[in-house]
Amino acid sequence: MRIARADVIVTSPSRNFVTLKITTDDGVTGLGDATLNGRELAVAAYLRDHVVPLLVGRDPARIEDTWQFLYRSAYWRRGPVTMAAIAAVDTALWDIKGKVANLPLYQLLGGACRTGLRAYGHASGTTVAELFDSIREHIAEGFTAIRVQTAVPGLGAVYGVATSSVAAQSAGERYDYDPAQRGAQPTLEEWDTGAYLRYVPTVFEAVRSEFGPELPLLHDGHHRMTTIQAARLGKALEPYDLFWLEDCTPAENQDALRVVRQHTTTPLAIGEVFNTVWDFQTLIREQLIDYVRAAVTHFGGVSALKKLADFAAQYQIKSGFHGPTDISPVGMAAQLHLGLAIHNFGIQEYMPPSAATSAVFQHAFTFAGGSLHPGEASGLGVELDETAAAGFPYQQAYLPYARLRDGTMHDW
Ligand code: EZ4
Ligand code: CO
Repeated sequence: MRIARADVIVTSPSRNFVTLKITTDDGVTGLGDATLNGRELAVAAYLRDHVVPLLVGRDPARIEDTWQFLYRSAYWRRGPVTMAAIAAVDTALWDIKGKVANLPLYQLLGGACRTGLRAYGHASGTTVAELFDSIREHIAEGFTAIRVQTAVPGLGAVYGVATSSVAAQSAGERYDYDPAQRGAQPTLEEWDTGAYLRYVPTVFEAVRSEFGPELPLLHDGHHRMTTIQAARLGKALEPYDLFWLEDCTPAENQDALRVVRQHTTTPLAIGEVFNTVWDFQTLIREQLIDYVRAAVTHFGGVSALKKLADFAAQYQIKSGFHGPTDISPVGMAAQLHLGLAIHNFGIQEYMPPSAATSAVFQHAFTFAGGSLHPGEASGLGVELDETAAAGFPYQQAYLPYARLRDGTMHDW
């Protein structure tokens, strides 16, 4: 069997997605997710111009060798564009291997270690009352673990807090939080870390007294603190027993987490912007974190993420794979198969795809009772409706950015 063709499909049902579809000369197809939020077309061009011509004629069964070939022959290693492109190829080849074997991908990865994957949902509010409503809605949807994000008094829109109108929500278009906004320019938010640090512990105190001690609570710092600020927040949140504090410091500075670790026992998670195992080398070896946040989509695919999980397992560090709406149902399906098969699964972030997204990407994976399952279809269990996809052309959309109150650019 040989790879006959590979096509890059860009579609925007509710947001932009980049998908690679590999077709063999036997007519078997495989899908891979190459979505890079706000830089989608760079990955599409990397694939179309530089990767697809290398794939045609190759043996689709040689997944690891193809990964190593794409990684090493480019000379320029790592980086989000390169690794999202390699991820799409790797995932599509695993999909093909599963379909050829007539087995769901998790069976090829060693079989199930559990009956389902505990998911956490994103609750947020501009007031504490709104936040409580959002937490209650998530509990009603079945979630048994909740990420808590809050606006900060005196600041306008805050990254991570839902802003969609009630009308948009009732039209079925509400993600509790989808930060990319359509338009040619990224929107500007105002930020004040001091105000954030003073306010957040009071919100967790309120949430704990309303919802009790047992509900697992998570919080995402979105890389917005200096080292000592993160240490202070971790310490201040200890009484509220967080499941994790995510991205407390800028991910580039690995030494920061050594200092944070010396000051707090709040569990730490990081890595949604990491691309390779090398980004985790120090953090895992020195046990500076508790959860790895990488995603199949940005980390070089199933093969690379499995190696990361196995490395982390030696230190009892668990998975917490990134699962926002910019991971397409293809990327999500791939990491659900992996999460089911690894011993050190921790938790899976999950934002249910919109109705339009689910119509374009028809997926076998399910969410029920707070738990995700990849399903029993062969391969990934996702089919792309290309006619539906063509009805949603690419639209520019960008993540917002922030400046400090005095207009200067922040240093995180
Ligand atoms: O900022 O998906 O934990 N989840 C997050 C996400 C990311 C966006 C980036 O594209 O932090 O909201
Ligand atoms: Co995050």
